[in-house]
Amino acid sequence: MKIFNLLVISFAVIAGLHVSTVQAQSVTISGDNIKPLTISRGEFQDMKQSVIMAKTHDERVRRYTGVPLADLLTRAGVLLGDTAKRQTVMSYVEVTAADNYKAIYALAEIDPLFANRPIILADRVDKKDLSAQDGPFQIIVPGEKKHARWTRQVTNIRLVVVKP
Ligand SMILES: Nc1nc2c(c(=O)[nH]1)N[C@H]1C(S)=C(S)[C@@H](COP(=O)(O)O)O[C@H]1N2
Ligand SMILES: [Mo]
Repeated sequence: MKIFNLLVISFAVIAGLHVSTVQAQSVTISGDNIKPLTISRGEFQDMKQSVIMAKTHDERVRRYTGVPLADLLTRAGVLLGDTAKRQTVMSYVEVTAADNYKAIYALAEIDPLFANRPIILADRVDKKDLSAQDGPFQIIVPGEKKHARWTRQVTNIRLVVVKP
């Protein structure tokens, strides 16, 4: 009996370790005035795909494919564009990664009414899935001098509207 219990525990530990190394193939969008929404990898790939060329941390130009953050937020019910601009300028998104790394992006950097470059959530680089270290989802912010906001292994996107 004791050996049996030990075996069960061992299997559970091994299974747990295995699961923890495989990142969830989905991303959750939540926050102020949003009904939380989880988008699976399949649903993500069914959305309109954007392709951008961007220079990586090691100065190589790569082709990233994914969905603009603007489109993901719109899908979660966030209003963007001219009618929403007063609220947009006092909003930001907090992106969280599997390692609990966090980065924030002003909503005006995301909304095409304001932004002159697209910030995308990518799942592919040079037509291949992102590496396990970067993916399944990574934020790509083209043109930044530092790559600290190229958040890897994104799990959550949370909208915050600053109180007036
Ligand atoms: N999830 C996660 N993303 C992250 C980081 C991190 O620690 N965790 N570091 C950031 C920083 S500071 C940099 S410079 C780049 C490093 O990217 P690289 O490892 O591809 O060079 O990733 C960014 N994205
Ligand atoms: Mo960095």
